[in-house]
This record gives sequence, C-alpha cells and structure tokens, in this order.
Amino acid sequence: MNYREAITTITELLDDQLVVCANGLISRETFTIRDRLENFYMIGSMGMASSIGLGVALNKPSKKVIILEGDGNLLMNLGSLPMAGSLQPGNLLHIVLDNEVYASTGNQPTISNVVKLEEIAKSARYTNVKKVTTNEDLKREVVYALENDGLSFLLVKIADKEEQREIGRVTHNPEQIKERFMSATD
Ligand SMILES: Cc1ncc(C[n+]2csc(CCOP(=O)(O)OP(=O)(O)O)c2C)c(N)n1
Ligand SMILES: [Mg+2]
Repeated sequence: MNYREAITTITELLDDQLVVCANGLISRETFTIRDRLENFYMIGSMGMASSIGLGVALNKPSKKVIILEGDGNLLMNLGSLPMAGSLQPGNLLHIVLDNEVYASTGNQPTISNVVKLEEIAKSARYTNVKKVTTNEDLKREVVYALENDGLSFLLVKIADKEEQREIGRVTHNPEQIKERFMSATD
C-alpha cells in the first residue's frame, strides 16, 4: 500500500465525518484525492493534528472525528495518546499512516520500525486498536470504526515509500481552512 491507495480507501468511505490531517504529504495527498469542507489541513505544525482532533472530538460529540497523521507526527506528540485515552471520547478514530520515515522532508528514518506504536496506543487506553497492512483490511477496519462507538487507533503500515512524484499543495490558506471546517462542524 502507498499513501494514494490508503487515503483513497479511507476518503471513499466518508460522508460527514470530520478529518484532521497532519502537515506535509498527508494533507497534500488528502487535498488532492478528496478535498472536502470537513477536512482540516494542519499547515506546518508537526505533531498537532492529534491534539486538534481530540479537541474537536470532545467538543462535537455527535460527529465522528478522524485524525489522519504519520508516524513522525505521532512520535513528536506522543502525549496525545494518553490524553485521549484518559478522556475516552467515543467518537474518535485515530489513523496513523506509518511509512517509517519522514517522507515529507526526504525519507529520513523514524523509529517506528522498532517501536510498536499500536502497543503504546493500547497502553494509553485506546479501546479498539488494530494494525493493518492491506487495503482490504484497512477498508474493513475503517468501516468498523465508523459504525461503532469507541476510541479507535488504526496503524496502517505503508510499505511503498513515497516516490518523489509531483503532488499539489493545499491551495486554501489557513484562515480559509479554519472557516470552511467550522462551517462544516455545525
Ligand atoms: C516542529 C516541526 N518540525 C519539523 C517539521 C518539518 N516536517 C514537516 S513534515 C515532516 C515529517 C512528518 O513525518 P510523518 O508524520 O511521518 O509524515 P510523512 O512525512 O511520512 O508523510 C517534517 C519533519 C515541521 N513542519 N515542524
Ligand atoms: Mg512518516
């Protein structure tokens, strides 16, 4: 699986769910594959998507909230896992696209090849924790998490590192992203 396949599979399953995308390639891919009012693109601040997603989930309990971030982002803000686990929002699906590198800045290795992020999520009291490596399993687990209440963590192993292809940048500015997203949360 590569980013394009994983993000296509995830976004095809969405209707009105709110998605908070991490900075870098994940926002750029999601914007390119399926831009929606319900997508918040974190421009620049690495590590913050998980904290923003948690805040949105707590404040919009009637909406399903999805965090879409990378291994490097999660490692930068690991404290977001026990914070979510202690607060137990029942409407949060935390997806980590784990390519074991900082792809956005040139594929420098992270440490997720030796550190089991899904085990950290379990220790942090996420209630539904899964690791997937295939597109079919990804689809099944996203459907399950969208249809069921709970605090879910889904580690998606991305075997195909990003080829250095041309991928568009998010064309909305941060103010527009905020306004659009807020208009979709009501
Ligand atoms: C605080 C901070 N440090 C570094 C960067 C530069 N940077 C942007 S994206 C990125 C890598 C993010 O890694 P990951 O979450 O694994 O996503 P991937 O790039 O693999 O898609 C880095 C290092 C930044 N934007 N902010
Ligand atoms: Mg990565």
